[in-house]
Amino acid sequence: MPSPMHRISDILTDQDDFLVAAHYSPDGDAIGSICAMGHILARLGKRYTLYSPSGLPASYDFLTTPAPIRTTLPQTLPQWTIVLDCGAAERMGADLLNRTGETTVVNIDHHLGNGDFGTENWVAVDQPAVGAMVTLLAKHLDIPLTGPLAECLYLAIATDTGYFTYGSTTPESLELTAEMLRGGLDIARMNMLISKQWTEQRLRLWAEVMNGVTLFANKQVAVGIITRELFQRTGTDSQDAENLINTIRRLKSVRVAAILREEDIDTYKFSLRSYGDDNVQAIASRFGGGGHKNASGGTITSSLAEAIENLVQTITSSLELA
Ligand SMILES: [Mn+2]
Repeated sequence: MPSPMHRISDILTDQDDFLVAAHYSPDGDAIGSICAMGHILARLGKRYTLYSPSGLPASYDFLTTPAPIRTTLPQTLPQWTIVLDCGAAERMGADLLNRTGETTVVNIDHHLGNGDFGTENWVAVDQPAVGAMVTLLAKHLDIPLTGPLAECLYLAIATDTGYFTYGSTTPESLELTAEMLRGGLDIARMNMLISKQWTEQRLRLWAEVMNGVTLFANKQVAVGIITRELFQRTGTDSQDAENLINTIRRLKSVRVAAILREEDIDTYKFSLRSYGDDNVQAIASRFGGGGHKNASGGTITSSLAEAIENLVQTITSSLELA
Protein backbone atom coordinates (compact mmCIF):
# COMPACT_ATOMS: atom_id res chain seq x y z
CA MET A 1 0.00 0.00 0.00
CA PRO A 2 1.44 3.39 -0.97
CA SER A 3 2.36 5.75 1.84
CA PRO A 4 0.07 8.72 2.63
CA MET A 5 2.70 11.02 1.13
CA HIS A 6 2.64 9.06 -2.15
CA ARG A 7 -1.16 8.99 -2.24
CA ILE A 8 -1.35 12.76 -1.70
CA SER A 9 1.37 13.31 -4.27
CA ASP A 10 -0.76 11.33 -6.77
CA ILE A 11 -3.83 13.41 -5.91
CA LEU A 12 -1.88 16.63 -6.60
CA THR A 13 -0.66 15.22 -9.92
CA ASP A 14 -3.84 13.54 -11.17
CA GLN A 15 -6.59 15.85 -9.86
CA ASP A 16 -7.43 19.50 -10.41
CA ASP A 17 -9.06 22.38 -8.50
CA PHE A 18 -7.93 22.65 -4.88
CA LEU A 19 -8.76 24.79 -1.90
CA VAL A 20 -5.72 25.23 0.37
CA ALA A 21 -6.37 26.09 4.04
CA ALA A 22 -4.74 25.82 7.48
CA HIS A 23 -5.69 26.60 11.06
CA TYR A 24 -7.23 29.97 11.91
CA SER A 25 -4.93 32.61 13.45
CA PRO A 26 -2.18 31.13 11.28
CA ASP A 27 1.40 30.95 12.57
CA GLY A 28 4.51 30.75 10.41
CA ASP A 29 4.08 27.04 9.71
CA ALA A 30 0.42 27.44 8.71
CA ILE A 31 0.83 30.45 6.44
CA GLY A 32 4.17 29.24 5.01
CA SER A 33 2.64 25.86 4.20
CA ILE A 34 -0.45 27.38 2.55
CA CYS A 35 1.72 29.54 0.29
CA ALA A 36 4.20 26.74 -0.43
CA MET A 37 1.36 24.41 -1.42
CA GLY A 38 0.08 27.17 -3.72
CA HIS A 39 3.50 27.45 -5.36
CA ILE A 40 3.55 23.67 -5.89
CA LEU A 41 0.06 23.63 -7.43
CA ALA A 42 0.94 26.60 -9.64
CA ARG A 43 4.02 24.76 -10.80
CA LEU A 44 1.88 21.69 -11.59
CA GLY A 45 -0.45 23.93 -13.62
CA LYS A 46 -3.44 23.29 -11.37
CA ARG A 47 -6.37 25.50 -10.45
CA TYR A 48 -6.27 26.39 -6.78
CA THR A 49 -7.56 28.87 -4.19
CA LEU A 50 -5.68 29.89 -1.05
CA TYR A 51 -7.86 30.54 1.99
CA SER A 52 -7.34 31.86 5.51
CA PRO A 53 -10.24 33.62 7.29
CA SER A 54 -8.02 36.39 8.67
CA GLY A 55 -5.93 36.74 5.51
CA LEU A 56 -2.17 37.12 5.30
CA PRO A 57 -0.96 38.28 8.75
CA ALA A 58 0.74 41.68 8.65
CA SER A 59 3.90 40.19 10.15
CA TYR A 60 4.24 37.87 7.14
CA ASP A 61 3.38 40.39 4.43
CA PHE A 62 6.91 40.01 3.01
CA LEU A 63 6.03 36.55 1.65
CA THR A 64 5.74 36.15 -2.08
CA THR A 65 2.36 34.46 -2.34
CA PRO A 66 1.52 32.64 -5.58
CA ALA A 67 -2.04 34.04 -5.45
CA PRO A 68 -4.04 36.28 -3.12
CA ILE A 69 -5.19 34.67 0.12
CA ARG A 70 -8.99 34.76 0.21
CA THR A 71 -10.72 35.53 3.51
CA THR A 72 -14.07 34.10 2.39
CA LEU A 73 -14.90 30.75 0.89
CA PRO A 74 -16.00 30.50 -2.74
CA GLN A 75 -19.72 29.90 -3.43
CA THR A 76 -18.89 26.46 -4.74
CA LEU A 77 -16.06 24.67 -3.00
CA PRO A 78 -13.41 22.99 -5.17
CA GLN A 79 -13.50 19.20 -5.32
CA TRP A 80 -10.42 18.96 -3.10
CA THR A 81 -9.54 20.82 0.08
CA ILE A 82 -6.03 20.54 1.51
CA VAL A 83 -6.08 21.29 5.25
CA LEU A 84 -2.65 22.02 6.73
CA ASP A 85 -1.33 22.09 10.30
CA CYS A 86 -4.75 21.59 11.96
CA GLY A 87 -4.39 19.50 15.13
CA ALA A 88 -8.17 18.95 15.11
CA ALA A 89 -10.92 19.55 12.55
CA GLU A 90 -12.28 22.51 14.58
CA ARG A 91 -8.97 24.31 14.09
CA MET A 92 -9.84 25.02 10.44
CA GLY A 93 -12.53 27.45 11.62
CA ALA A 94 -16.32 27.20 11.60
CA ASP A 95 -16.89 28.49 8.06
CA LEU A 96 -14.87 25.74 6.41
CA LEU A 97 -15.70 23.09 9.01
CA ASN A 98 -19.43 23.54 8.29
CA ARG A 99 -18.86 22.88 4.60
CA THR A 100 -16.42 19.95 4.59
CA GLY A 101 -19.30 17.79 3.29
CA GLU A 102 -19.08 19.66 -0.04
CA THR A 103 -15.46 18.71 -0.71
CA THR A 104 -12.86 15.99 -0.15
CA VAL A 105 -10.52 16.84 2.71
CA VAL A 106 -6.82 16.04 2.48
CA ASN A 107 -5.44 16.39 6.01
CA ILE A 108 -1.70 17.04 6.34
CA ASP A 109 -0.59 17.57 9.93
CA HIS A 110 2.01 16.84 12.63
CA HIS A 111 0.00 17.22 15.86
CA LEU A 112 -0.54 14.45 18.36
CA GLY A 113 -4.23 13.53 18.60
CA ASN A 114 -5.13 14.81 15.13
CA GLY A 115 -7.89 12.22 14.82
CA ASP A 116 -7.49 11.69 11.04
CA PHE A 117 -10.46 13.93 10.24
CA GLY A 118 -9.81 13.97 6.48
CA THR A 119 -10.68 11.56 3.70
CA GLU A 120 -6.95 11.36 3.00
CA ASN A 121 -4.75 11.72 6.07
CA TRP A 122 -1.02 12.21 6.38
CA VAL A 123 -0.37 12.82 10.07
CA ALA A 124 3.30 12.51 11.02
CA VAL A 125 3.95 13.50 14.63
CA ASP A 126 7.70 13.03 14.21
CA GLN A 127 7.78 15.88 11.66
CA PRO A 128 8.87 19.23 13.14
CA ALA A 129 6.62 21.28 10.85
CA VAL A 130 3.96 20.75 8.21
CA GLY A 131 6.32 22.84 6.09
CA ALA A 132 8.81 19.96 6.26
CA MET A 133 6.09 17.60 4.98
CA VAL A 134 5.22 19.96 2.13
CA THR A 135 8.95 20.09 1.34
CA LEU A 136 8.97 16.30 1.01
CA LEU A 137 5.99 16.53 -1.36
CA ALA A 138 7.79 19.13 -3.48
CA LYS A 139 10.90 16.95 -3.65
CA HIS A 140 8.85 13.89 -4.56
CA LEU A 141 7.23 15.91 -7.37
CA ASP A 142 10.69 16.99 -8.61
CA ILE A 143 10.01 20.65 -7.90
CA PRO A 144 13.26 22.43 -7.01
CA LEU A 145 13.45 24.01 -3.55
CA THR A 146 14.25 27.47 -4.86
CA GLY A 147 12.83 30.98 -5.05
CA PRO A 148 9.55 31.94 -3.32
CA LEU A 149 8.69 28.27 -2.69
CA ALA A 150 11.86 27.83 -0.62
CA GLU A 151 11.17 31.08 1.26
CA CYS A 152 7.69 29.88 2.26
CA LEU A 153 9.02 26.46 3.28
CA TYR A 154 11.85 28.01 5.25
CA LEU A 155 9.44 30.29 7.14
CA ALA A 156 7.31 27.27 8.06
CA ILE A 157 10.17 25.04 9.21
CA ALA A 158 12.27 27.72 10.93
CA THR A 159 9.42 29.16 12.99
CA ASP A 160 8.01 25.78 14.09
CA THR A 161 11.45 24.54 15.20
CA GLY A 162 12.37 27.77 17.03
CA TYR A 163 15.03 28.32 14.36
CA PHE A 164 16.23 24.72 14.62
CA THR A 165 16.64 24.80 18.40
CA TYR A 166 13.69 22.70 19.65
CA GLY A 167 13.96 18.99 20.32
CA SER A 168 11.59 18.45 17.38
CA THR A 169 14.34 19.51 14.95
CA THR A 170 15.31 16.50 12.83
CA PRO A 171 18.44 15.80 10.78
CA GLU A 172 16.15 15.55 7.75
CA SER A 173 14.69 19.03 8.31
CA LEU A 174 18.23 20.44 8.48
CA GLU A 175 19.15 18.57 5.30
CA LEU A 176 16.10 19.91 3.47
CA THR A 177 16.99 23.42 4.63
CA ALA A 178 20.58 22.90 3.46
CA GLU A 179 19.17 22.03 0.05
CA MET A 180 17.26 25.34 0.04
CA LEU A 181 20.48 27.19 0.91
CA ARG A 182 22.29 25.48 -1.97
CA GLY A 183 19.38 26.56 -4.16
CA GLY A 184 20.06 30.19 -3.29
CA LEU A 185 17.87 30.87 -0.25
CA ASP A 186 19.09 34.07 1.45
CA ILE A 187 18.79 32.86 5.04
CA ALA A 188 20.05 36.08 6.65
CA ARG A 189 17.51 38.16 4.72
CA MET A 190 14.72 35.73 5.59
CA ASN A 191 15.55 35.77 9.29
CA MET A 192 15.69 39.56 9.23
CA LEU A 193 12.27 39.70 7.55
CA ILE A 194 10.76 37.17 9.96
CA SER A 195 12.14 38.64 13.19
CA LYS A 196 12.22 42.36 12.44
CA GLN A 197 8.48 42.86 12.65
CA TRP A 198 8.06 44.44 16.07
CA THR A 199 5.93 47.49 16.65
CA GLU A 200 6.84 50.09 19.25
CA GLN A 201 3.66 49.04 21.06
CA ARG A 202 4.95 45.48 21.40
CA LEU A 203 8.26 46.71 22.78
CA ARG A 204 6.42 48.73 25.46
CA LEU A 205 4.21 45.74 26.32
CA TRP A 206 7.23 43.46 26.79
CA ALA A 207 9.01 46.08 28.89
CA GLU A 208 6.04 46.44 31.25
CA VAL A 209 5.43 42.71 31.62
CA MET A 210 9.11 41.97 32.26
CA ASN A 211 9.36 44.83 34.70
CA GLY A 212 6.42 43.38 36.63
CA VAL A 213 7.71 39.80 36.81
CA THR A 214 7.58 38.33 40.33
CA LEU A 215 9.90 35.55 41.45
CA PHE A 216 8.90 32.75 43.83
CA ALA A 217 10.50 29.68 45.42
CA ASN A 218 14.06 30.95 45.59
CA LYS A 219 13.69 32.61 42.17
CA GLN A 220 12.95 29.24 40.55
CA VAL A 221 9.44 30.29 39.46
CA ALA A 222 8.87 33.50 37.50
CA VAL A 223 5.36 34.87 37.00
CA GLY A 224 4.41 37.63 34.57
CA ILE A 225 0.95 39.20 34.44
CA ILE A 226 -0.86 40.65 31.44
CA THR A 227 -4.11 42.44 32.16
CA ARG A 228 -6.65 43.60 29.59
CA GLU A 229 -5.91 47.12 30.77
CA LEU A 230 -2.25 46.67 29.81
CA PHE A 231 -3.15 45.51 26.31
CA GLN A 232 -5.47 48.49 25.98
CA ARG A 233 -2.99 51.01 27.33
CA THR A 234 -0.14 49.78 25.12
CA GLY A 235 -2.35 49.27 22.06
CA THR A 236 -1.47 45.57 21.79
CA ASP A 237 -3.24 42.21 21.80
CA SER A 238 -2.46 38.62 22.72
CA GLN A 239 -0.48 38.08 19.50
CA ASP A 240 2.02 40.69 20.70
CA ALA A 241 2.61 38.63 23.83
CA GLU A 242 3.59 35.52 21.86
CA ASN A 243 7.04 34.20 22.91
CA LEU A 244 7.36 36.73 25.74
CA ILE A 245 7.36 33.80 28.16
CA ASN A 246 10.44 32.31 26.49
CA THR A 247 12.39 35.43 27.39
CA ILE A 248 11.30 35.19 31.04
CA ARG A 249 12.38 31.53 31.02
CA ARG A 250 15.91 32.68 30.20
CA LEU A 251 16.50 33.79 33.80
CA LYS A 252 19.28 31.53 35.04
CA SER A 253 17.61 30.70 38.35
CA VAL A 254 14.21 29.94 36.80
CA ARG A 255 12.91 26.39 36.29
CA VAL A 256 9.33 27.34 35.44
CA ALA A 257 8.20 30.53 33.75
CA ALA A 258 4.51 31.40 33.89
CA ILE A 259 2.36 34.07 32.31
CA LEU A 260 -1.16 34.79 33.45
CA ARG A 261 -3.19 36.67 30.90
CA GLU A 262 -6.53 38.17 31.88
CA GLU A 263 -9.19 36.89 29.49
CA ASP A 264 -12.30 38.10 31.31
CA ILE A 265 -13.31 39.09 34.83
CA ASP A 266 -11.70 36.47 37.10
CA THR A 267 -10.66 34.35 34.12
CA TYR A 268 -6.95 33.93 33.42
CA LYS A 269 -5.23 32.01 30.65
CA PHE A 270 -1.93 30.68 31.88
CA SER A 271 1.13 29.50 29.94
CA LEU A 272 4.00 27.54 31.44
CA ARG A 273 7.50 26.91 30.10
CA SER A 274 10.31 24.79 31.48
CA TYR A 275 13.38 22.90 30.31
CA GLY A 276 14.41 19.26 30.37
CA ASP A 277 12.70 16.97 32.88
CA ASP A 278 10.60 19.68 34.53
CA ASN A 279 7.17 18.56 33.33
CA VAL A 280 4.76 21.50 33.07
CA GLN A 281 2.23 19.49 31.08
CA ALA A 282 1.44 17.55 34.26
CA ILE A 283 0.97 20.86 36.11
CA ALA A 284 -1.34 22.30 33.45
CA SER A 285 -3.43 19.14 33.46
CA ARG A 286 -4.25 19.71 37.15
CA PHE A 287 -6.09 22.83 35.97
CA GLY A 288 -7.74 21.02 33.08
CA GLY A 289 -5.14 22.28 30.61
CA GLY A 290 -2.64 20.50 28.43
CA GLY A 291 0.30 20.82 26.07
CA HIS A 292 3.78 19.35 26.02
CA LYS A 293 6.33 18.52 28.69
CA ASN A 294 8.10 21.88 28.48
CA ALA A 295 5.28 24.07 27.12
CA SER A 296 1.73 23.95 28.41
CA GLY A 297 -1.25 26.09 29.27
CA GLY A 298 -4.81 26.27 30.48
CA THR A 299 -7.38 28.47 32.14
CA ILE A 300 -7.95 29.39 35.79
CA THR A 301 -11.19 30.99 36.98
CA SER A 302 -10.56 32.95 40.16
CA SER A 303 -9.26 36.31 41.29
CA LEU A 304 -5.74 37.16 40.10
CA ALA A 305 -4.26 36.81 43.59
CA GLU A 306 -5.81 33.36 44.01
CA ALA A 307 -4.75 32.31 40.52
CA ILE A 308 -1.12 33.23 41.21
CA GLU A 309 -1.10 31.53 44.59
CA ASN A 310 -2.75 28.40 43.25
CA LEU A 311 -0.43 28.13 40.26
CA VAL A 312 2.76 28.82 42.17
CA GLN A 313 1.71 26.37 44.90
CA THR A 314 1.03 23.64 42.33
CA ILE A 315 4.32 24.26 40.51
CA THR A 316 6.27 24.28 43.77
CA SER A 317 4.79 21.08 45.13
CA SER A 318 4.76 19.25 41.80
CA LEU A 319 8.46 19.92 41.14
CA GLU A 320 9.34 19.73 44.84
CA LEU A 321 10.94 23.16 44.77
CA ALA A 322 12.20 24.11 48.20
MN1 LIG B 1 2.98 23.31 12.79
